[in-house]
Amino acid sequence: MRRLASALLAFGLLVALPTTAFAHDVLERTDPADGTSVTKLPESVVLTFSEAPLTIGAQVVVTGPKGAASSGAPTITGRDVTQAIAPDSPGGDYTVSYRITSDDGHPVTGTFSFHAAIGLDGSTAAAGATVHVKPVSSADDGQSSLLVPILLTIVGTVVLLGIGGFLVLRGRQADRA
Ligand SMILES: [Cu+2]
Repeated sequence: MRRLASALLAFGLLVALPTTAFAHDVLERTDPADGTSVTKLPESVVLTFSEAPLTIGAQVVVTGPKGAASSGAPTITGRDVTQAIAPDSPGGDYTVSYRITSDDGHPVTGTFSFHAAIGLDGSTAAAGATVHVKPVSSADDGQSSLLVPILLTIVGTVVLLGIGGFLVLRGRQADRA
């Protein structure tokens, strides 16, 4: 019985620890926000994640009316990933695709879009341009992938609590005997 308890305890620790210590870095917000219109195209876009992504392997691709509009590599400051936009970029529809390395080592990818009425080059968006609001893309990163670690953490915690209570009860019985 004691051996079974130790085995269960080890299993509980294995399941509970990694999932709580290393969670997926989820995109919390962007500037500009997905599906919004801004008057003037900003000089950079900012992606804020739930935790600080790793500095290696970050990619942010900004695409505008003239095609590629990123300027240089993205910079990571804490939870913020900032990507500069080329100064000759016109007004219009912009799409931002990102790929970062989560602090648990998993890649996190997605896309968001916004509309800028006036470009960094001073030009106004072509008539008839519309914002294409689309659901936040979920490459490997939907709610479902979050659910598994959460469930595992709950199971691990319940197992640990159960074993803790069992050991305490056994200890009391041993004291009485
Ligand atoms: Cu992950």
